[in-house]
Amino acid sequence: MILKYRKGNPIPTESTVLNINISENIEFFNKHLSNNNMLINIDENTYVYGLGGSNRGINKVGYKYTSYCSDDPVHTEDKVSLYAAHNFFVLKNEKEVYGIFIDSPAKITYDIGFTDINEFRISIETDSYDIYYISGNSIIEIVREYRKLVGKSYLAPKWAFGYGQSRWGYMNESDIENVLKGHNENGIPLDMIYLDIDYMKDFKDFTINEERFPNFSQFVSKMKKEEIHLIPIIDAGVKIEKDYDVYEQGIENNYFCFDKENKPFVAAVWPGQVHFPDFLNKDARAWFGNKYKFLMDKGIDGFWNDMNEPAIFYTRAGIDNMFKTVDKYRNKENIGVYELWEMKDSFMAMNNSDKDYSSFYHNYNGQILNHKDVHNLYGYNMTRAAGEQINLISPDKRVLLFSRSSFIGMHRYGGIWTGDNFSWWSHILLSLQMMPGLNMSGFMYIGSDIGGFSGNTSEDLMMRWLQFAIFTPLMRNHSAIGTKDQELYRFKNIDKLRNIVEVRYRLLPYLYSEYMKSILNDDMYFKPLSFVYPEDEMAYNIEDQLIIGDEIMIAPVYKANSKGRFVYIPETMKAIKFTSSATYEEKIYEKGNYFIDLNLHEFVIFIRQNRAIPFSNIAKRVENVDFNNFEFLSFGKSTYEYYNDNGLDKEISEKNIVKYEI
Ligand code: MIG
Repeated sequence: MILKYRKGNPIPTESTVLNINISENIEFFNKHLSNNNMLINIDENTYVYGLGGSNRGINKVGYKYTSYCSDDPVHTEDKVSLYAAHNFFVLKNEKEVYGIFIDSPAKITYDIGFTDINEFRISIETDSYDIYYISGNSIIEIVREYRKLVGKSYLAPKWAFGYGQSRWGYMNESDIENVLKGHNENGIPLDMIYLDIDYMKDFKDFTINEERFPNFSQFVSKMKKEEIHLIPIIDAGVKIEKDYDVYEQGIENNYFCFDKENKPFVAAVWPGQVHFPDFLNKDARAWFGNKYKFLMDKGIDGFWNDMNEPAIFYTRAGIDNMFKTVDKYRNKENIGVYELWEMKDSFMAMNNSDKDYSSFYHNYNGQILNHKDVHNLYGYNMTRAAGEQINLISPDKRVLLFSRSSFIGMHRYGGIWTGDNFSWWSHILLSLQMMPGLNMSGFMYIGSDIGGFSGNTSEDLMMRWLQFAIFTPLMRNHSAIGTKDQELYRFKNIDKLRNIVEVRYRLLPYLYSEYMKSILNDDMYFKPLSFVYPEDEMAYNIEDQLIIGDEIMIAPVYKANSKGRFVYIPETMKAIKFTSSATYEEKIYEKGNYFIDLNLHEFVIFIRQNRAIPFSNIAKRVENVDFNNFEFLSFGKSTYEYYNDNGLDKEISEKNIVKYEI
């Protein structure tokens, strides 16, 4: 059951697809809500799950999180905001379980037993918002109710479940060809190569640098013949440059965000000075979205949207403030420590500043809104702009689309990657812990930069990271310019790395089937153990293992120098330990705690009793995976409901499920 509470006159987010009447029954809200603050008493038996793309663990208790889409590339434990604003969580204590979805673009802070260990305080920085209270018998049931409210998740094409190689710094055709060659020569499966900002001319959206890619269409089709999809990046900012068509059209039609003098707002990002398309303006959205056609006409069938918080490197106001501060002390002989810091701060404050965010405006259905009040809707609506138009440009075939910034509602248009992580062991765990929360919110095509984006990776880190990432729908190796090369063929034990990716391809019929079913049934692809074993007290402690679908448990190694790890087995399960892509060892474990030996190249999945999963051939492209004939990895007499289709149809239907008896 869903209760909807409304205060004031909220800015519509279009996050939901069901029209729910405002409820008369507001007992819950009377009890917990006053002055835009919610207070819920919590104790050590309270668990809070969700908040999508936020920091820290699976159970969110013990820290605070602010929904405010932020381009912050250093995901340390102390960060309260990352790229996403997903205001849905489920709370469970000894007496009750319920879900809360706050539908508002405002800044919202969830202080969950951080300031006061017995208080969960939510502060909503606006006077107008909708809150949904969702009840149900279990967490999974509540998630399903909520997912019906916000609508079906985006369907990625089947080929996008292949392995992708990306790196900021691939400059030209020959860089891309070398990546393909490196994978082909070493037999490493590959389906996608990503193009970062350097394929564009001067970082201008919907342009090609013709010195680097002299005949782009031809190059795209050459890659297609090798069954490789090129996936270009699109940035939010549009370069200010006379005669650049996107700029000129934006100006002509008032499609850009504007300042208080009604002039297009100027910020600087990669292209230098830019304007931001007003993605809250329907017409601007249709216009910008239709620009993707420029690349689709050249054979492109996938995109990643970046810098859409929107990230701002600086504005004139920020620069002026910095100079003013520096000038204050320019001639001072003895500069004090605080003065030095003030100068330093004036430099740091130029990035993504709240001041800048409050100095531009949107035209939202005729209403003029300050950006800071709708900040969290920006990346969402960029990807929505793309998604809406791509659906018209390609009515029959799915197109790959994912975004950095996001908000609930965007899950209907694209997936997300989790942004700029580091080559840190702790970021394997962070990625694992974020996955179920993202699924709860509705984001199903998800993944993190494998091997780490910033910093230098190492072979053992890459090996362990891959062993987890073969289970994430988006499986992409990506790294920043200037960091150590991390394509798999750069390392010593290429065979071992290849084996891991090959297991991914063997599991694709299963992983794809689970992905499609999770969307069809508003279910979760990744579940914490406590969602599946709610009666098992131990399950609530497990923050580093996940259930996939209904069949398997994963328990990746995410610590350096480990020849294995402790695993909690919540019921009798069969371990399948992969020693290569063609060989594995089986062993049955009773419920309990075990140390499982796993040499660096080995990893394990656990099959639940009376479950089976399809396991196909070793292939180098998704195209060559046999989705019709496969064996099963199974534990006991079992059935499996297998979802399969041609991977491109936009229709999702129960009819595509075949039941196997094993
Ligand atoms: O300011 O396009 O998160 O994946 O490689 C950095 C360059 C801009 C940030 C993205 C990252 C991408 C990078 N971008």
